Amino acid sequence: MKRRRTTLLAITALLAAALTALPTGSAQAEEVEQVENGTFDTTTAPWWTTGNVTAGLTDGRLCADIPGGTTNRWDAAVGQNDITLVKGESYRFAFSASGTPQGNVLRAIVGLSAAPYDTYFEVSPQLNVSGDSYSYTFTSPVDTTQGQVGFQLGGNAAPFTFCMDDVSLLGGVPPEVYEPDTGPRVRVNQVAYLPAGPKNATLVTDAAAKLPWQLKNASGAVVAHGRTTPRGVDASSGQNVHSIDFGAYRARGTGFTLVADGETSRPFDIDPSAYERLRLDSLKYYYTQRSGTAISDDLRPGYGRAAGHVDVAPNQGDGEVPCQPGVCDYTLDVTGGWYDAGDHGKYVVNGGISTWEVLGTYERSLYARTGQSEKLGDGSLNIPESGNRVPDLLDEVRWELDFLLKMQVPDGQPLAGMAHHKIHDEQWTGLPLMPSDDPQKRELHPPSTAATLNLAATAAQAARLYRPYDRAFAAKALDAARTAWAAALEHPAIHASESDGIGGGTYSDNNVTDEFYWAAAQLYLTTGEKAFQEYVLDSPVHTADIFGGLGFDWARTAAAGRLDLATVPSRLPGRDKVRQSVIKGADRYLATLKAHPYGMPYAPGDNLYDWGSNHQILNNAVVIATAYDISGASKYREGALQSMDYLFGRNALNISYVTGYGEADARNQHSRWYARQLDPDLPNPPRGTLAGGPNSSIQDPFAQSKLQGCIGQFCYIDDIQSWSTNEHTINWNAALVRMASFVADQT
Ligand code: 9MR
Repeated sequence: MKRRRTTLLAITALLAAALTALPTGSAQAEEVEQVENGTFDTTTAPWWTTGNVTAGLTDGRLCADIPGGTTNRWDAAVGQNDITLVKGESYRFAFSASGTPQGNVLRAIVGLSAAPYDTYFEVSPQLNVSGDSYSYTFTSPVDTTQGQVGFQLGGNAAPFTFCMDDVSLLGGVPPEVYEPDTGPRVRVNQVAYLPAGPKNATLVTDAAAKLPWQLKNASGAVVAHGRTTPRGVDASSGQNVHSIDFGAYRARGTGFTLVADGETSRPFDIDPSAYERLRLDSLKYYYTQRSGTAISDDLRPGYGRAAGHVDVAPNQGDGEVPCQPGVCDYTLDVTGGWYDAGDHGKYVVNGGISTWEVLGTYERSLYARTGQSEKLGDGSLNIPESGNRVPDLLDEVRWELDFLLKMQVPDGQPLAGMAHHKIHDEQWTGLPLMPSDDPQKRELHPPSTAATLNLAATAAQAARLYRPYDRAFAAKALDAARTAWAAALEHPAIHASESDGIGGGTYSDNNVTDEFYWAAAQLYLTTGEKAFQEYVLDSPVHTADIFGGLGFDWARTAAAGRLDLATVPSRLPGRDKVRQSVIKGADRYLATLKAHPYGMPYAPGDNLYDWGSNHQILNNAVVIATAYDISGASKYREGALQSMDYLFGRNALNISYVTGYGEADARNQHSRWYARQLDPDLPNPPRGTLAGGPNSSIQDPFAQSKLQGCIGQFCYIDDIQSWSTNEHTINWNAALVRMASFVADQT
């Protein structure tokens, strides 16, 4: 088939550049085709294939027989090398492709043809028999003459026929201008405000002076009105905004809207019930993340799936996992646990903070003035263990704890008592891929001090919380925690490598003074022993100012010690000062929230939104909420409640970042098994799944192709390919669990 006329493309590009008035548009170089013979009119040269693929010409297309049963996408491929790429230049990568029979997955890449085979752009569409045309724009991150355009077709179960045509890599195109659909300019919490809680919204407008607003009920009657407060240009979005406070209105109802400047907001409720649902949905998320067990479709309609990473082909199983070559000469049974995120990896470091925060939600319910532990009790989560008289939250976390304990280096081995940092696939896999279909070899990565302390901290915390229900497990956990603590003291600086990021994330962290503090705090709270008390009191972290702008996360864990020392009963000398330090931290977050026209406790330095910013906002809210638990002062309760509005739609993108909540919600989170965007037979993530959120560094090529130059809140896209802005993870949902439970308790 003949290539579409390039003049048409050039005209479209020119039009686009003119319409969007790109500042750099005038400097665009001429558009130049980088692919040779993408139209297959008379030959398939110079395209190559892997040895197991035979390609030929069929009706002016390249068609190839692809074998089934290979492991990796690149095990069967067609490609072209010697492609020149220029750093900073934008390319339009386009092709048409079909696959017969239906349903096989293609991984199309532009990358490096030589080691380390970096990928600069990739997409993984599912192929149709009738064929589809695909077109993407991305910007090259490098200068190279060794580029490659590759069509990877391995990893599919049965043989199939692949055809492609009109392959083009056009250089010098204008960078794509992506315009998100942000809906009405009145931004509200699309889910719900509490009747007896703060109610704030943000209006995007050019107006400088105050504007009238109206609150309307479901039948359109005006039930409250007032005037906006102009706030100037908001740094986190670059927008001129006003804020609206309608907190004086306290009647319950559904289907309210807020009207201002000729715009009507998305509808919302004034009702607490959504938070009672969210308390459970955010926790139910963990059952469907379980590895090593079948997920019951009866318990989670639409989400049933076969057990992942057990000894059933093509899985290699997590029952006898070896180390990476040269790391150890034993194998471990590391079945179970939760998958970390949208990948199939299991990481002790991130598993630790997730476990702490979910268990902390339970522990808070025991001690906080508004805590309602019965809401997390047996039967609350509809999991296989429901009905065993153990609170369901504890049953769910036990699934992860048992895995964390299995990651400990056994007695008699070098580094006994330490914990392996992580276990995951040898190579990254494509999307979609059910856990039970992952053919990759699984490997244990070297033990690290950080992982060992994550184990010590969470096993110690578990020892006190599970004691009323399972004394033997509590004793085992405490024993493991003590062993881990001793091993970490003996090996205080074994850090995971920053470059060990093939097949799984690195989670590397070279500063573990905070992990030592966290583990000592948990061991102290459980045992009351002098040695741990002394370690806590002597640690520089104990008195350090730890509540900074970014907030706590898997790498910055001091708060996981400090918040518990402030709230879990103990005889710690100076405990009042610890409580005061939390209040001081909360005051700072509250000041940030008050100054922020979008009303959130997050304003990172240089407006650089971090990876998983949504959970950092939640974690800052946790500090504010804890200040309320400590002091009972209503300003902290109000601040914690108001922080939720941002996540549910009071934001520059007018999106709710929690699946199934709000009129316009995130639902295409990066995941190998909730991959509905790639395969209509698969589900979206379950209700109550949090998306990572704006990330200024936009590490993934898809986000780079859409969001180059984005400002703060705009560095997000609800697309499954955007793993750096739109993944879901067990640690991010843990922050949602903790805040959802706090809010539900305020009703
Ligand atoms: O959330 C993590 C981020 O803070 C790190 O910088 C990054 C690199 O280690 O990893 C992120 O976590 C990912 C992990 O490595 C692998 N599973 C998915 C996680 C979320 O993207």
